[in-house]
Amino acid sequence: MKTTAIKSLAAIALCALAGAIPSAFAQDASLSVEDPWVRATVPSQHATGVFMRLTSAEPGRLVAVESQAAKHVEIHEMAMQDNVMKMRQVPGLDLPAGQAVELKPGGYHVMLIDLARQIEPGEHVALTLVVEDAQRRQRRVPVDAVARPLNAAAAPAAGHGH
Ligand SMILES: [Cu+2]
Repeated sequence: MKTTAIKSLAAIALCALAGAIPSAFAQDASLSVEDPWVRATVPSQHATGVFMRLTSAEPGRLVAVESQAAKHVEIHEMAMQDNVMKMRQVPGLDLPAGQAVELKPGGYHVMLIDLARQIEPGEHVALTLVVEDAQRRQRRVPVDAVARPLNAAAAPAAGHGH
């Protein structure tokens, strides 16, 4: 007696679905992502920050960020520790309903660590935000961050002359 395995149907169905996925420019209805940018790097630099303003229509939480631009992508915060500004990884970032959450230099940011290559001003870096709703359902929001020069919106160090 012969047995015949039919395995190809599932694969065919997946291919058909992949072709139907909308473009990366599709917007997420309940999360507004404003002004996403990444700080450009110099050749020897292995990490940089990504900044943006997030406003979620419903209570949510940013739980992860993904990007092909770096081996590791973390959510960081800057905080004073023993009178020194330090950054550290946080497990997620709460997004209260209707309230803008700023990721900016000196505050929360997305950290790209072990960059695949240098990021020059004007380049675009694709990221995917993984956002969880109150029911802990996850969805993925594509973001296109433009690279700005190294000194963009830096701390006003020039004003600290002696
Ligand atoms: Cu950082």
